[in-house]
Amino acid sequence: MRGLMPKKSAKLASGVRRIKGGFSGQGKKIGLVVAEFNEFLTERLLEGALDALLRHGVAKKDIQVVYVPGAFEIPLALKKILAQKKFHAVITLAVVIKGKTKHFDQVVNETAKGVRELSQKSEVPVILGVIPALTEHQAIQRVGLKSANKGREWALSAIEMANLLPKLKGR
Ligand code: INI
Repeated sequence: MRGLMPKKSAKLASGVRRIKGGFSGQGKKIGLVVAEFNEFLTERLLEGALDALLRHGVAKKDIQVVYVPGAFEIPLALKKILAQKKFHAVITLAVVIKGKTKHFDQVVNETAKGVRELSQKSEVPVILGVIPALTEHQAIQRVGLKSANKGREWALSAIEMANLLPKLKGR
């Protein structure tokens, strides 16, 4: 669980400089790229993510949502969004279901690869919010309400990374 540190490591880490991002979203500009494929699931992820962003202090005016047809289109849209240099972090949201596609591995792997490359190149944190699921049932379990909604978790990761990166600038 987030924020919990076993007693032993807490002892070992005392006196050691630890750098954490933290979860205040105030002043942070966050972009989201959402796949329309499996929309009934990706919209649930989006709801969870938006709720978590707002609860953690991100202003509505600082959030932008861009829709793409499917997960595979995420990297191209992401490239253009990152080129705008407007956001402290971007969250990508998609659900890819194995039962529905023969090129499941290709879609999942290419999307993840594109996201990783663009994030590293731009030095802007991009959260890989892609759910690869074997069945629709499995996917539904990950877009539930409250803690079972992965969108919430990814929103927190975005805020944490947006706060962390400025702290990692070289001297
Ligand atoms: N895209 C998804 O986001 N999820 C899926 O489950 C999916 N399936 O099943 O095929 C999917 N395919 C579309 C793909 O992302 C592209 O939009 C398409 O190949 C056109 O480039």
